[in-house]
Amino acid sequence: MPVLSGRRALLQLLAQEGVELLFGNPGTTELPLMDALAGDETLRYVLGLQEASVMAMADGYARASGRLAVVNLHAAPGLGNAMGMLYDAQKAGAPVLVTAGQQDQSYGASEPFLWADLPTLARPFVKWSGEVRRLADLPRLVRRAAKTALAPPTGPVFLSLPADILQDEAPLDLGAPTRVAPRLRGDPAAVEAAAALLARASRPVIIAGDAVAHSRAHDELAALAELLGAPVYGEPVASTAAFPASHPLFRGVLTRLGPAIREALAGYDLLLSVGADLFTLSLPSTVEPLPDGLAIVHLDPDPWELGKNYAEAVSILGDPKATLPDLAAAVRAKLGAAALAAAGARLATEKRIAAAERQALLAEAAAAATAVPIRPLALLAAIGAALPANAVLVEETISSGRGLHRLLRTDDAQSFFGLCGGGIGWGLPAAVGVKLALPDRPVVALVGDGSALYTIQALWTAAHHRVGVVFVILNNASYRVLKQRVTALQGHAAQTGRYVGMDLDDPAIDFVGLARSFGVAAGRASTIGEALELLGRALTADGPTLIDVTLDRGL
Ligand SMILES: Cc1ncc(C[n+]2csc(CCOP(=O)(O)OP(=O)(O)O)c2C)c(N)n1
Repeated sequence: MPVLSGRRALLQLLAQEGVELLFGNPGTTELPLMDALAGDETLRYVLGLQEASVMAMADGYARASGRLAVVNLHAAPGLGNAMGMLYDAQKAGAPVLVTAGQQDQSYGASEPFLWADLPTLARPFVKWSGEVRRLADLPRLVRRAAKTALAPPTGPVFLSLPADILQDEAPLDLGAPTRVAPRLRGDPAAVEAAAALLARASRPVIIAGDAVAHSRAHDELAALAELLGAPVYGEPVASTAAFPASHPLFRGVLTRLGPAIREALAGYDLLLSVGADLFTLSLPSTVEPLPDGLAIVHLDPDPWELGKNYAEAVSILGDPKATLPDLAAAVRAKLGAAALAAAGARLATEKRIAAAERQALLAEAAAAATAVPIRPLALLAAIGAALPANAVLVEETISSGRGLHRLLRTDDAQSFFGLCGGGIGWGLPAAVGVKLALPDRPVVALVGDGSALYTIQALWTAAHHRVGVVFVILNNASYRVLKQRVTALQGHAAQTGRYVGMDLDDPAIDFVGLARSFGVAAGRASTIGEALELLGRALTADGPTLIDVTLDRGL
């Protein structure tokens, strides 16, 4: 066995796990690792200037690449700064190995500077959390962490790295990576039972979730939807393009509001959830989102999601790509001539409904196309028409996103990444990570001005590492969504028009100046024409560009 230092062993282990980038922000406890990196050519260190940015960059990279992303943070305060974005990564199931430097164990008991019980701090937001207490265990724990992050359902893991472990040397057997094969094929009896219900349904509806994109099952789900003549909604709070946006059966993404979900699902007699979460809501309501009597068939790679909130007629644990063909074949075998004809008629009707909704949205956008200040819907339609087919969207539009999923083409499994955890500040840094994962595709981030300011220093990382993202700031100089929601309370704010802590305008924030100070090219747009001109230039630019779009502040 070769004698290795902990820090060299860590770098070798990560390289063997297929890791090429290390996202981090260093401090004293990480110095042994930073020193080892100075003598290493395999890992590229991507420096973020605050840990929230570092974490969201790794999240974006992990989601877009499907590979293990690795983060290195500084002790308890560094991990603390990253927690909001770790929460978002957990909600998105991003396979990220989060590491943090820990104080030397020889004096840990004395509670030194920056020390805390790091695994306990991280534990609620990760699949597994541990600390290396013996150098001999480093390979085992790194292997376990990588395997666990990537095993379905994927998600972040945490490993605390005491400085003495990184400094020490010992003969080490590094072992080898383990990968859990993800194509779990659903139980045949459950598939048959699900098919019997689907074949009998007279108005089935499908909700597609992230698992569809994760397992690259767009084609398989589209085939089943067409066979059934069933419309397809994206799950509330989309973090991926769960279904191809241009597909004629796509009806957009459900909202996080109970009454709106209930309205969308009214009239159907069977709900097929493929990896969809039922339901993440953002406001309490007395209105139950699930219409009375609507039976559920649910296919999901995560057993936790099956029957989480509602009794299900059939629950199938399985990978969508591996299981949907079995389900479609079983449905086909059960559809008699009359049911087949009914499904064909439904297909035509549902396509007409989806097309009419899309047309209405486009007409509404066209009617607002010349309005100044710019209306969000008109901006989204214009950007949708201008972007090349291979563009990738990173979305943190907050109150400006209505219609986005049908105005912008997000057709493949890597074409869209959205904030789904709700911890804002994710979009700018996530876009940097997405572009690092998909360097050959144009990456456009649509981010609210309020959200952008939580992690604005991610712009510097984009400039420093020459990551050519187009950052579009949806600038309404306010926390507009909070204004909308406090207005809905029908209290003082609604009566007086006074909004406490929700305006970002005194003084106005100069995003163009901010971007330039970080080394990012920037311009301001007050009309859709100006926005499109800046977008056109940004898409052909060498490095990152920020476009500050002045939006209508109306509620
Ligand atoms: C980390 C974090 N802090 C605060 C909030 C509460 N919050 C939700 S939306 C929002 C305002 C977002 O503003 P902006 O990005 O400008 O979008 P807009 O509402 O104007 O569309 C705030 C402060 C949050 N969700 N996450």
